[in-house]
Amino acid sequence: MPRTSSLVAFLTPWIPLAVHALHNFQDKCLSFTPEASIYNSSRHVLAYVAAGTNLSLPDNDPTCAQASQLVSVNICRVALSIPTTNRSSISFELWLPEDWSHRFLVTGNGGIDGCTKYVDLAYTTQHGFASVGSNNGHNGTTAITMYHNPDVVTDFAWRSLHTITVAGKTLTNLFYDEKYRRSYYLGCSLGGRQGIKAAEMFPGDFDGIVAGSPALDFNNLQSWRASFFPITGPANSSAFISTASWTTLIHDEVLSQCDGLDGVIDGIIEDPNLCSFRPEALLCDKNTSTTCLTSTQVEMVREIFSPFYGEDGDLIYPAMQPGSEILAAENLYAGKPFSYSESWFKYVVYDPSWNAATFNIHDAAVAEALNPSNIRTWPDNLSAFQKNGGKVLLFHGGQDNQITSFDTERFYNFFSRATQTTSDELDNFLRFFRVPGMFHCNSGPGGWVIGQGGGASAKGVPFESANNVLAAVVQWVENGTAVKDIVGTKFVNDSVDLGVDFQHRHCK
Ligand SMILES: *[C@@H]1O[C@H](CO)[C@@H](O)[C@H](O)[C@H]1NC(C)=O
Ligand SMILES: *[C@@H]1O[C@H](CO)[C@@H](O)[C@H](O)[C@H]1NC(C)=O
Ligand SMILES: *[C@@H]1O[C@H](CO)[C@@H](O)[C@H](O)[C@H]1NC(C)=O
Ligand SMILES: *[C@@H]1O[C@H](CO)[C@@H](O)[C@H](O)[C@H]1NC(C)=O
Ligand SMILES: *[C@@H]1O[C@H](CO)[C@@H](O)[C@H](O)[C@H]1NC(C)=O
Ligand SMILES: *[C@@H]1O[C@H](CO)[C@@H](O)[C@H](O)[C@H]1NC(C)=O
Ligand SMILES: *[C@@H]1O[C@H](CO)[C@@H](O)[C@H](O)[C@H]1NC(C)=O
Ligand SMILES: *[C@@H]1O[C@H](CO)[C@@H](O)[C@H](O)[C@H]1NC(C)=O
Ligand SMILES: *[C@@H]1O[C@H](CO)[C@@H](O)[C@H](O)[C@H]1NC(C)=O
Ligand SMILES: [Ca+2]
Repeated sequence: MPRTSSLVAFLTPWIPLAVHALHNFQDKCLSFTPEASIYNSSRHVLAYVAAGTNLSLPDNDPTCAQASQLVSVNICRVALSIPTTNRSSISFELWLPEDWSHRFLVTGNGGIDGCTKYVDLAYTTQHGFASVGSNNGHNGTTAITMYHNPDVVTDFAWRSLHTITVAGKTLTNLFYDEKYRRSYYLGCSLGGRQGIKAAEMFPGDFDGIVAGSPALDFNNLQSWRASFFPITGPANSSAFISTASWTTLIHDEVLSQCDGLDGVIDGIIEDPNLCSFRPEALLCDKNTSTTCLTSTQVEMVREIFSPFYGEDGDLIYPAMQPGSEILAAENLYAGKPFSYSESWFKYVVYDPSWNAATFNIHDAAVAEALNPSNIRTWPDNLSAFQKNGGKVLLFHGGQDNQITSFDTERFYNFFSRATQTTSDELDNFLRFFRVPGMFHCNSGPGGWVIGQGGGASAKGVPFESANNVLAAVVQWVENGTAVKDIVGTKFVNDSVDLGVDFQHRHCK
């Protein structure tokens, strides 16, 4: 039967080939021995994860609030424990996509946490990066394990990120049996700080860095955040300003004074520098009312929107920018200690008996003088990174509720003065984009979806330099073409499925 045999002859080489390709990657994954190449490491997970898997993360600390992650491409998942010293170790994750772009990427952390950013691992592997993440040397959202253990603080300050970068590069090259071509970093908040710290300390680690809403000047940032609780007092105190007053009364007044300064009434304060908010406009008249503030409360609001000065009269941290009230009311002005600052003072600066209600500018001086493991992160020189051809894309939301965007402006200007570099010259390796109407790292009334990380909106914008900060830094590094602006997208009710509401161009 010549017809059948030729059909069989035609088909046999094809069907097994497709199956073989799949098995090849899966087999390659399962026969990998990553722990053999990383000094003193031990294997926690080695697994092939097929596209579409809803990966369960039973070991992720419950306070990290992420028990699962949807994985949209085939990957080989490696999880190791890597000791950094005899009393600290890192939980390391490396996700190796089957469809690899020859790019390597490291993800950062947030807050004061030890939470691996699985959303960013999923987001970046989806775009072909071999991606690394970690718990930054401890688990969960407090600093408890840093108490009396400076090794954990060192991991948190810089060593974890550098360790996982070195280990990740080694393993990526081994796994694919080819050297990665370029190395990238993506992080926001604490993660933004980690990126700048890496550029300062390990200028060869990354070719391109995306640093969002960075927690720069870290000691002073913790002090600034700690300063609000003594101002607001506890939630049951008589003068306490309720969340409702912040989110409606005060926020509405901020908008009525400042939204229109940019010519458009849209809930977005285009340039918060132009908004010099006058809370006295809300002062109650002689007849008390619920839609106004007492003199004491007005003074509180004025203090919250003022720069924070220290014992010597020098600036500790710039003022909170107006426009951030809705979310800031839920954390910084909630009438309780701000958890990250409280944890930092209790377990790193002082001891667990410390009372956040007593915070004052002397505590700020103590924290800044301690500067454990030089966590500060306020570089006045990144010349080694720049000489390597490294590029940094900085961004910060203009209505940030956790780290005032005025601080990143302050850093940009400081760095320009310290290095005697004009903005035009800085543009060759460091560009800063303000994202009006963005809260902390994401969300807000503005066009805030800019490809800054994983999460619900990540799939909404194409991976193109015009509207994605990661794609923009890749193009800058690989093609030498830097973007002048980033188009940010706002989806209807922040839901990609409901379609695009509007897009705004964010300038450097
Ligand atoms: C993944 O699984 C978890 C729990 O099993 C579930 O809550 C979550 O909705 C699932 N995610 C997706 C995208 O299906
Ligand atoms: C690495 O392992 C060796 C041998 O087991 C041990 O002596 C050494 O202390 C370990 N180093 C670290 C950093 O854990
Ligand atoms: C850990 O290593 C340090 C030196 O790096 C040493 O002084 C200390 O005794 C070691 N501790 C333990 C428990 O082995
Ligand atoms: C963090 O959690 C993982 C998973 O439970 C555990 O293996 C690891 O030892 C923990 N790390 C630290 C520093 O406690
Ligand atoms: C407020 O609450 C704290 C404890 O939460 C309590 O110690 C204090 O007495 C309360 N103050 C007032 C004025 O009710
Ligand atoms: C206070 O209320 C009274 C009675 O409604 C009114 O006559 C008076 O004008 C009010 N005072 C001020 C300062 O608004
Ligand atoms: C920056 O650092 C480099 C090398 O570390 C040094 O050569 C240079 O002088 C420094 N620049 C300034 C302005 O201090
Ligand atoms: C770089 O430029 C080439 C040629 O224009 C283009 O094919 C490639 O996609 C670009 N790569 C990036 C990362 O933009
Ligand atoms: C968006 O949210 C608002 C307020 O919750 C709601 O009224 C509106 O119907 C939503 N729009 C759509 C298209 O779902
Ligand atoms: Ca406006």
